[in-house]
Amino acid sequence: MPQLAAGLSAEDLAAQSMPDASPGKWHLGHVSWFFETMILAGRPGYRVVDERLNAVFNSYYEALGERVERAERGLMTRPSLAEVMAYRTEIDRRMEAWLAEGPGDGLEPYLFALGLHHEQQHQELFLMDVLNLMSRSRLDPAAYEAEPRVGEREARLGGWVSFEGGLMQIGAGDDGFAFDNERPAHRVWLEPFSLAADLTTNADWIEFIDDGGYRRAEFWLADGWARVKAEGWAAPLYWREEAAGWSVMTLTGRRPVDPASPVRHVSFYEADAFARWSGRRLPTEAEWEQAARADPAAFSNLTGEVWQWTASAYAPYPGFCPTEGTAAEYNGKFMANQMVLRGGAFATPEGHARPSYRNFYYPHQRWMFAGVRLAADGAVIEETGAHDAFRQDMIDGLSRRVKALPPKWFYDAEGSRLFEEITRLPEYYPTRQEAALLRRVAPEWAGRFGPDAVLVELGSGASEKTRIVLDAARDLAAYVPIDISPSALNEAADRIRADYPGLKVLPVVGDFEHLAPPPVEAGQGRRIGFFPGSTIGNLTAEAAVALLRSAREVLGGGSLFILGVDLVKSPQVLVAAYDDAQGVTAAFNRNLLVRANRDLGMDFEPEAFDHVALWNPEHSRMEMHLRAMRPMTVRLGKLAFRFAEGESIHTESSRKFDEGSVRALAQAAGWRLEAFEVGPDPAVGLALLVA
Ligand code: SAH
Ligand code: AVI
Repeated sequence: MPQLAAGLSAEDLAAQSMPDASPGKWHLGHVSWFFETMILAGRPGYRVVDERLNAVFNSYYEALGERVERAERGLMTRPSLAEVMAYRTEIDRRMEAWLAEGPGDGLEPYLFALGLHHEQQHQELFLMDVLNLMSRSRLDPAAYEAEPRVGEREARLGGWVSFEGGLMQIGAGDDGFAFDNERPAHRVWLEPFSLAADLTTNADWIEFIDDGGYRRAEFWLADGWARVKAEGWAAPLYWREEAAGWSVMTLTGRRPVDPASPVRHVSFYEADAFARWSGRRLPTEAEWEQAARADPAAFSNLTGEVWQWTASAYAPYPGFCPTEGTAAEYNGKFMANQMVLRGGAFATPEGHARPSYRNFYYPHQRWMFAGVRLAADGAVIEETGAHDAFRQDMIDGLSRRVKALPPKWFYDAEGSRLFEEITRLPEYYPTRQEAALLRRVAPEWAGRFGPDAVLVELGSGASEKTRIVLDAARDLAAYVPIDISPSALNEAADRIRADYPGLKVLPVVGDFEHLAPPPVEAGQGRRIGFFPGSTIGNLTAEAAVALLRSAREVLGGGSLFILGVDLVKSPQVLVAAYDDAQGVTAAFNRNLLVRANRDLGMDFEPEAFDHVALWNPEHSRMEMHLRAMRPMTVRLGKLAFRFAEGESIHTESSRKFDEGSVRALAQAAGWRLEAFEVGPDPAVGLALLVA
């Protein structure tokens, strides 16, 4: 420990000594040195570019002789950046010649891939170290104007995902590149466990701080508590408490802590203490990998945000075999006293991480982009969250004299997939007819949007029709898709981002019957509501009015609203559309029971229910039911629900409209019907509403 200067607190000391970070130009030189040493130098008669650079750029390879100690790299005034770049250029030239000759056999192809992945690791380390360096300046300098990120953050999903456990396989197989520490693939036994769908946020962390998290020894491992006291930890690294609240140093300078963002820069000790305070625990690395392989769509930000601490010590897998030769020192010799992190960070290069990837750091280190995803033993039943609402609707719906369920529960990942299949059926005309009509009216209606408009879509699903509007309104500022189905929403948002690079895409997972204002990043432009597909017909008349009224309030004065409705037509055409020959709609209907079995632990026999589609002229609606073929009892926990033979659950109504009923609906909700366009048979309608 260096001597304490007068007046320096332990915290100041901790903030001053950063033996782990290296200057940017060291990373630049080291990754080229790696190619030279591991690959080029292996060829007979090879002459190194500069003998002296070995000691400068050797990171930790004992077999390669003397080196500058890591903590001293910060003193690297020479070689200059120009000399480092000249060295890189020369190594690139030699590697190109090597590639042109063709890599030899044996280990060379692997070492080349290792060199590339090694360089990617240093691209992230470079950002970690730059941030640390900037954090030392009293000026809080921004290293970048915008955060360098691999992709957008995924929307939160809420709740927990439960797994039954059992005998599983983890680790990398023989295909594709993996570091030696990910191999061999092997079996592990997992007890039932749950993993949080989302990462722990700054808001969660502030609660921990406010509850005395850093002052109460009962949450901490002994080694962690010793660190808290020795280094004066009171918040994650880079946080500072100011009069206006917490701020944090980032690659874009010092900023207010965003409560909704995943927490970063916490050590294993802090992650573990936070988990204990939460009444949860950290996942083991095997649990994390199993969850990421089995159901990636059930989680937000598995990669692309922060590395997630696990409770697993970094140890060799059974049968571990280090890479031959000098590269044996790459991973294996660090397998003591470190903990594994899984996932990937916003700064991890695209394609670098994989489900079997094992990152590792010492438990006290905090300068990495590391955060937390909680785990728990067994299944987690939360008081709030989607599963609870589903359970409540199930109990209410099956307790009624005429059993019924809200159709929004159709849309788990499989339900959303089945719906997309429905839209391609010959009998299901609404999607095709509406898309064609939209292509006709979109250019004129988009002409009224004005600059920087924000398109807010309700029940956006695959966001396919959206493209027609986006193509007609190229100057939109932002697109806010809202959907209850996280998988459909996030996958659609990624596709739209890829195809409309200038557009801000801000997905919101949620129930459109509880509309929130668009995120602030959307800006102040005019709001354009977009509610296609006749999904409004799936709501009761009262709920439809309530939804349009709340949309008017949330979107504000001056807003427009494009509403798609299916129109009344012959019952034969309607019934065929909801009872197709291939049975896709029947599968969509029964999937509700499959979902209830999975998410609520119920014991429906989906095949013991008939799919029924009928036209109800009195209420001008198509109805879908699931009719019990025989008497049966279905259980939800301790509750039992009895079905008589032929008794059904009413699972969906699809109301069919005409211009008059749409006008009445719009007016009841405070909108004016500005235009109503009808397409050719089988006809659907599009309404343009003005606030
Ligand atoms: N707009 C698309 C998809 C229609 S399917 C189209 O016209 O083809 C209906 C969509 O609404 C699904 O993606 C479903 O997940 C979503 N949805 C249904 N009920 C919802 C609710 N209460 N809140 C938010 N989304 C809902
Ligand atoms: C999403 N919604 C408008 C569809 C409809 O037509 O009511 C859902 C659907 N149900 C059966 N087929 C499609």
